[in-house]
Amino acid sequence: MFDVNEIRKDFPILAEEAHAGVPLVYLDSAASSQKPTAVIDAMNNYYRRYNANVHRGIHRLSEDATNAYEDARRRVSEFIHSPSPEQVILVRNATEGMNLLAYTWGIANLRPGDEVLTTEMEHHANIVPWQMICEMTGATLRYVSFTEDGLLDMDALPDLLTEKTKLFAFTAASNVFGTINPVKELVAKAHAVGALTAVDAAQSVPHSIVDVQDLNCDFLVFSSHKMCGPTGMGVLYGKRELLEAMPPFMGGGDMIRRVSMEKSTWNDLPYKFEAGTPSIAEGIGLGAAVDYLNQVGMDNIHHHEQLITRYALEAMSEVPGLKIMGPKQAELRGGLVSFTVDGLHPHDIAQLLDGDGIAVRAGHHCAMPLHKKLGIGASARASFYLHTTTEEVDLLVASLHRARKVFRL
Ligand code: 7TS
Repeated sequence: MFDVNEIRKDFPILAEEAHAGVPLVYLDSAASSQKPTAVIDAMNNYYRRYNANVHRGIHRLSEDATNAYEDARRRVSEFIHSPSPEQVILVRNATEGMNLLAYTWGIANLRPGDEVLTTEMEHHANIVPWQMICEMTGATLRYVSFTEDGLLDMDALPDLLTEKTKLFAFTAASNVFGTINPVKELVAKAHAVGALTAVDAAQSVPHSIVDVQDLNCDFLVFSSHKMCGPTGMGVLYGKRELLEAMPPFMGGGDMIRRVSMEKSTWNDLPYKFEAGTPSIAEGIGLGAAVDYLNQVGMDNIHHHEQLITRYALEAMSEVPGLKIMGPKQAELRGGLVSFTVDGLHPHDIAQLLDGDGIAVRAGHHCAMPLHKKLGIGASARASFYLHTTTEEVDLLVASLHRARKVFRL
């Protein structure tokens, strides 16, 4: 049984006060999630009991560290239903995953006349690397727009997704609108014109079941720190034959088979893409986060977030002048609500909410093209996770009413 009050006990930080006498209401999980005790303990345990480098020592500590790190990779692989752990490249974050892809696959495969297609609802992590690589290779970057409701403009796709498209890189879930995109359908449409697909799953892997084989996507990236795991760890998944054909990203230790003074040959997957000592504690921490999420159940998490989002959409819409961005229907959205309030700057909103102990994000959320298209500079965003309660949403709404009074609205 899913009991949010029991879940909350797993997160020590939720017992903290935001300010003296003011409890913390953490509504910023989309930026970075809080960490359960199990994750904190797993990382502590590594440092206290078997800290050593991986993949090289034959002493006990190094063997234990290597086993724990590779075991974490196996659990991550199972979590996203990857056919094998070798297809799970451990990187620093979703951003690094997308850059790895751009600098290896992109440089090797893109030529003048080729097109990379992305969308206007992307995080900068899925725009800027493609701008950089298109500039280097002479390829052209194109964008799928969105509708008034913050849904991808599917009618525009046939004109944009053509035999010129070599890669369609899109987000599975928008970090501003909350929109959940039809990933499987988009992958099938891309494949129909011979394009590959790169899915930015930073906002979907933490919140729902993701099955890379069912989606049939070619590449997929996500970050550990948004899914109860530590910062400094992320994943690039890829289809084996594509990863095998790609040149390495960075050169150095671990990624080679042989090095002579003249040339080097490359290690097998996944190590070909993992130069240097990895983030060992962070990998082990991500493994523990996956265990924790599995134990709670991704279906339970998704269901709980849907309830909270539905509740929030209704409660927040009663605040005068508050405009909710993104799809009207909760079932088309993930667990976040971005909004503006007439007469209040989003930064003022965030600051006044902070006075009441409520953490939200304000700004462009690393999605400047999206905000520009809407003709606004910034928005405020409340984002939810498995530990969010309806009472916290009530506190948010009460605080928004107070914020309007402060500004005499
Ligand atoms: N893609 C999406 C959809 C994201 O929401 C984010 C981070 C990233 C990629 C990049 O993740 P990173 O871990 O590599 O930085 N999004 C946010 C956000 O919405 N607020 O802070 C970070």
